[in-house]
Amino acid sequence: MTISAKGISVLESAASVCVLTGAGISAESGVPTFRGKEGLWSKFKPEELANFRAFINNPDLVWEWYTYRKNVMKDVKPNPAHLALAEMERIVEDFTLVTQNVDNLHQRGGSRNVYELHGNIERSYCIDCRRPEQNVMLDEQGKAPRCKSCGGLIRPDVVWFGELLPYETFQMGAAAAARCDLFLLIGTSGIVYPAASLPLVARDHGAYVLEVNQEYTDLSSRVSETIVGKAGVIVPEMLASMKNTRKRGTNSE
Ligand code: BJW
Ligand code: ZN
Repeated sequence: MTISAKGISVLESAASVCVLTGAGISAESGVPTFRGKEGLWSKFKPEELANFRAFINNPDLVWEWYTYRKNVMKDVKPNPAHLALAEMERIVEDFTLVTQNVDNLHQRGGSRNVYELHGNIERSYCIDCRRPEQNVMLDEQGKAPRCKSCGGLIRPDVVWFGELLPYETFQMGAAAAARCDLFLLIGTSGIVYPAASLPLVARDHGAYVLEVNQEYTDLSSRVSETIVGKAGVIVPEMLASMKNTRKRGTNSE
């Protein structure tokens, strides 16, 4: 599906752009999404594993899930959608990238300023003494990692259901959504809140909300335009429209 004439004109002229990405932007890199047929770990729904109670009840199982995902992420690379967003950051005057993803692919693709709403899978910390840990996984016996300092359980530094998002990060995202002319909603099912409220904040403040997804979502009826297609194809096309009217380096430090 192609971008409408109105969409192209907003892409060409927007001075303030806010982007929210979800798992779909990393799908073409080989990172499984959470939901749907090809969703992550089809034996469990994300709601069943991504919560603190599940972790306390069965830390070994939750760590098996994260260990599997960390291993997948070791072998993947940013795709053209990540690279295009990194370039947008350099050419748009006021550009904010907010992600629900924990996979580091935006940073690896060259984005400098990434607001991570749901944490980062590379970081972990002890639930008792809060000591941070890097690169921990299940041990050889399939047991959840323990703190070297106090013996407490280590958990991934991500946001589970029922937990608060990092306050300042969310506020920065909400402020960017409220002031932008163009909001790009890329590769998210839009069912997890409060992240899914950001495009609605943008819309309520008068922004043009452009969704990119390989299918229609719960948010599609509430956005200005949905482009059905793969992020790795559509986002570079959006960048090309933006470049029509801008020079590289406008927003470089
Ligand atoms: C492509 C593609 C391609 C594929 N190109 N597209 C208001 C209303 C109702 C409920 C709530 C509410 N406010 C809060 C809640 C509760 C809850 C919630 O939202 N529940 C819903 C499920 C109903 N939210 C929370 O609990 C949040 N905390 C909170 O609100 O705190 C306040 C509070 C405190 C105490 C009590 C109550 C409230 C926290 C949410 C944390 C979410 N965490 C996870 C796990 C992170 C760690 C990890 O990675 O393991 O975040 S769950 C999982 O879902 C992950 C994702 O970031 C998130 C969103 O998923 P995403 O990215 O959209 O992926 P998918 O798989 O769903 O969709 C992929 C999309 O890509 C699809 O649409 C495809 O079509 C598309 N696609 N290939 C383009 N090539
Ligand atoms: Zn500890």
